Order: sequence, then C-alpha cells, then structure tokens
Amino acid sequence: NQHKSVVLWFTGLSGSGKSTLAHAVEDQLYQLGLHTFVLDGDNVRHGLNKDLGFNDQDRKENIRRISEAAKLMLEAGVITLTAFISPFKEEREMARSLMPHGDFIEIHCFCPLEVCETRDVKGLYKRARDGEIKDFTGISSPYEAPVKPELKIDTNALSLEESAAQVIALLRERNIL
Ligand code: GGZ
Repeated sequence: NQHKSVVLWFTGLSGSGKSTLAHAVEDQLYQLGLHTFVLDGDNVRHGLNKDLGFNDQDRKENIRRISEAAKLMLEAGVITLTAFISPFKEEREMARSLMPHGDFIEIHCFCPLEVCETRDVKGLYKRARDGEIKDFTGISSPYEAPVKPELKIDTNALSLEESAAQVIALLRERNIL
C-alpha cells in the first residue's frame, strides 16, 4: 500500500458539508488501509483551541495552530483532512506555504449561503440573524472564497457519495493513491 501523505484542506461556509465530506472521504481511505485523521471543530475547537472565539484575530490563530498541527501530522505520514471554515485567503495561503509543494490540496465545499441558511441544521444562522451570535460567517463576518482551489465541489448539487468520489479521483490523478 504505497501512498504519499497529504493534507486535504476543506473550506466553506457553516453547513456547506465540509466535515461530513471529510469523514466520508476518510471512510474510503480507511477501507483502502490508509492511515488518516480528520481535524475539525469537534476535536480542535473543544481542545487545543478552546481559548479561541470567532473574531478575525481568533479565527486567524485558530487556522495557524491547525496548520501547524496538520504539518506535524503530514510529517508523521498521516493523510490529514481538515474541516474548518477557514474564511481568509491569507491564512489558507499561509497553511499551504507550510507544506511541501503538492502536499496541500484545497477543497472548496461550495454551497450557496441561502441554501446553508435555509437548512440551518444547528439553528446558528437564525441566531446570527437575530443578533444572538456576532461575527457569524456569511452574515456578519466575511468568507473569502478560494480563487484557485485544487477542487471545488458543489455540495448542493452532488450527493455525498459523488462528492467523495471527486476527492478520491483527484487523489488518484495526482498519484497520491
Ligand atoms: C461561524 C461559528 C460561529 C461564528 C460558532 N461563525 O456549522 P458548525 O457551527 O458546526 O461549524 C461552525 C464552526 C466554525 O468553526 P471553525 O473553526 O471552522 O471556524 S474558522 O475556521 O472561521 O475559525 C459553527 C460554529 O463553529 N460557530 N460561532 N461566529 N461559525
């Protein structure tokens, strides 16, 4: 099972399907016998980064620490999947620049704000509209969409299975799998 380790960096709005897609891709890689790990809000914002909130400065520090953690995991030979909004282009570019060329794959989980807001799985958009949550991405805090991501996945138009297949296909194209 020859494979190269890599960082799959998922970015997109809250509710765009980043974490769901990262876990679906991870399942498939696991089936192939590969060593993988997903970093997402559940294991990072509640632990390593529990001192951070959602103003611009805290988001930047959040992404900086996550990038460094992903770099360590890359060096340990793990296929690392990160699922954070990562709204700022500059921090995503900083993350990219930490990794050897070709080892950072940016995947934009694209889903229109209206769709994320209509789904509102956790009711956060409503709370943001009502002013109960400030600095909410897409409502009162910016999201800078990637200009040239390795992959842009329309999570609204594609099924989870189709979306995961696109990621796996890219990994094969790039001889990572
Ligand atoms: C955006 C927020 C906010 C604010 C809490 N803005 O859909 P979720 O709930 O499960 O995922 C969102 C998560 C975003 O954290 P990230 O670490 O990915 O953000 S960033 O990369 O910008 O640092 C959402 C929840 O946290 N959440 N408050 N104000 N999302």
